[in-house]
Amino acid sequence: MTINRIELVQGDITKVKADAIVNAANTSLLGGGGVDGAIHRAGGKAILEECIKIRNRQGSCKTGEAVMTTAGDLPAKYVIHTVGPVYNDGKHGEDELLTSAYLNSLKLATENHVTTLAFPNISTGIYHFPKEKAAAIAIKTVKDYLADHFIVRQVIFVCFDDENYGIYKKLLKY
Ligand code: AR6
Repeated sequence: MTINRIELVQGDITKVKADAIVNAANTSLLGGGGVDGAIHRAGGKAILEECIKIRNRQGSCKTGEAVMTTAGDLPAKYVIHTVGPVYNDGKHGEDELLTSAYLNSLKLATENHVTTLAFPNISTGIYHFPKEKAAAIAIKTVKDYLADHFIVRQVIFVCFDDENYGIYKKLLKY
């Protein structure tokens, strides 16, 4: 059952021992604040070095797309860097772009035989996506994907702040 394949935890994603953790990056792939800053700080320079190689190969990472690197010193094996949308007024394709960020991360995980994947609450910090709406999109996208894909066995939603954790608890009936 799909629901058993979704786990909810509150905490710091850099400490999570999943096959891959997802980073809420920006199009530059060169790091930033929030969870992106935490991942680069804790994972060490190997992550940035691979991000630079990817940039040299393909240019920036567009909003809604995803790329993968080593996880450096982190307990995870890989980091999937995706770029969520900056929330403007909800009329600039924000919902679709957030869906794409989750979906392209899941697809990249599948292509690389990732069995356990941890997501932060993409776009809900510096990018100001309304948290409740973002959680509904994240949960629906993941549930729909898991229903007919089986390489990714488990998805862990890692909520950092109390507000997101409360919203996920409610929506997942955890
Ligand atoms: N572990 C898990 N979640 C975290 C952590 C952590 N260590 N730290 C923060 N969060 P944000 P965005 C949560 O701002 O909104 C960066 O500068 C946080 O509570 O990290 O997608 C990038 O470079 C929030 O719920 O990402 C981009 O420029 C969630 O992570 C920009 O921020 C996302 O908040 C991306 O903005």
